[in-house]
Amino acid sequence: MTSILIKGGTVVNADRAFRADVLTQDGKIVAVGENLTAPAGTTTVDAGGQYVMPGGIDPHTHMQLPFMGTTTMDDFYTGTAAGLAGGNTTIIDFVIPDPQENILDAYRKWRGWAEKSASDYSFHVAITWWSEQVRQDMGTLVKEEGINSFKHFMAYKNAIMCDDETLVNSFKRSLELGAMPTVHAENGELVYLLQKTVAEMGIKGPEGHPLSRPPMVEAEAANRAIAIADVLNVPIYVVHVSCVEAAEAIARARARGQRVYGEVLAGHLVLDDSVYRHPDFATAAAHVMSPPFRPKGNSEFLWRGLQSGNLHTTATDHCTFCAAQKAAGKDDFSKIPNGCGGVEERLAVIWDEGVNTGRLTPSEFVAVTSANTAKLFNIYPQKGSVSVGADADLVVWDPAGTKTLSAKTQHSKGDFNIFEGRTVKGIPSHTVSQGELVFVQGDLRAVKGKGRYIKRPAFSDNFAANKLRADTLAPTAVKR
Ligand code: URQ
Ligand code: ZN
Ligand code: ZN
Repeated sequence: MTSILIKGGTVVNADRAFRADVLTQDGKIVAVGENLTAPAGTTTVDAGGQYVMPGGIDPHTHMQLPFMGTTTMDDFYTGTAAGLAGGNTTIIDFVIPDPQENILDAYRKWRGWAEKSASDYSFHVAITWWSEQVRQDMGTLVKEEGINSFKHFMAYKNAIMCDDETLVNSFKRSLELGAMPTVHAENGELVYLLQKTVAEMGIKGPEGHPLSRPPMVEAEAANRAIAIADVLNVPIYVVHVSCVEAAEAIARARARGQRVYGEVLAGHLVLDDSVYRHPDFATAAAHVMSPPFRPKGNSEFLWRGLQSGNLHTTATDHCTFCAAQKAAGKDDFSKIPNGCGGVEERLAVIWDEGVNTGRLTPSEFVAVTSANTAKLFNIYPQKGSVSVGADADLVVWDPAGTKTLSAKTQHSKGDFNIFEGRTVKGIPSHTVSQGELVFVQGDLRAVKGKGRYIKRPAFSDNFAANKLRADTLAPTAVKR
């Protein structure tokens, strides 16, 4: 029986911060209160002057992803281990079937890959094509496998992009099943045309990447997905919102009472598009991800979205490619594998840029790095809360600790760090995962295969209540 007593800290949940000790036993939190005592053999952690928070939940990672002709550098072990070193204790990754691939086969394939995970994990399943079989298999995934969210890539034409027919059918099916549809909101047809146009202008380098994906390309898709969801009366979650235009689309819809939720990447909160004009190809290419980092001013709007509650979660879209892989696009930026890292750095970057600047309170930090994701994907309070009965996934946070982020010291297998050289104040001193100390003062003790697959139940068992708007607004036909 493993028990840990975390003494002398300030517990921070999304609703409040308070002085309390935390006792864990066999992977669960068993007591939260002042002056706790512990059974013999308990490991004690001195959390004096530190915060005790729910472990981070990253709702957007791609470990071991086959993409654009290669596979990401981090697999499910190295990626989740890196997360643990940064206080992240759960990831929600993605099953991304090829078009025409049976989605249950794809799900089982990804489940096999993820067995090596060092921390708990779950999956969104991407719907990249449509058929009656896909429709049926979505039901199996929800009812038998604990999937409650389906992803839709509106970009990546000729690869995993889905058209409106798939969006409409899959959103409607999600409603029937009580599942959350999510979208990568970029108009893939516009991207395809703009990539060719920019290349014809003779721009082949990474500086062409943001030119082919201007904010309105994201805003069009965000507005379209939100409109489809509105007509179908289904909630919707927009991943990696990167620009004012898309964030405003969400805020407008929410002001009208629509259930729209937005996710922001740590990278989009602190970086801007100047990275694409770096003279070194490898440095500029290392920042190629979609949607791209945006001109200054967009980040501040995203921070305000988090402050106002119009944006809800933070993530990383951890999808690491090394310099040799990025060099595939040496002469054609559209061939640079899209993706950046961040799963280890997210919490420290958001604490430093968010809490230390006064943008976020510690409780708001917990909300946007853990609790809101747990609530939106229906694993709260098992995850995302320091409370009795919750999983013992915790991070002991030293607000005075400092660290300079660098590829030289990161645990990711990537060879670049988009936060390179950034010195942060506020870092994890201890990470507890499933009631075990897995990170202690810089010493990572991640165990391959220790992570568990986390099932996420459907949001509503009253499917009959999940009706299309047409049913609710015009219940009877006019007799003529
Ligand atoms: O689009 C995504 O979320 C995946 C393919 C990661 N790459 C990226 O550029 N965001
Ligand atoms: Zn995406
Ligand atoms: Zn992604």
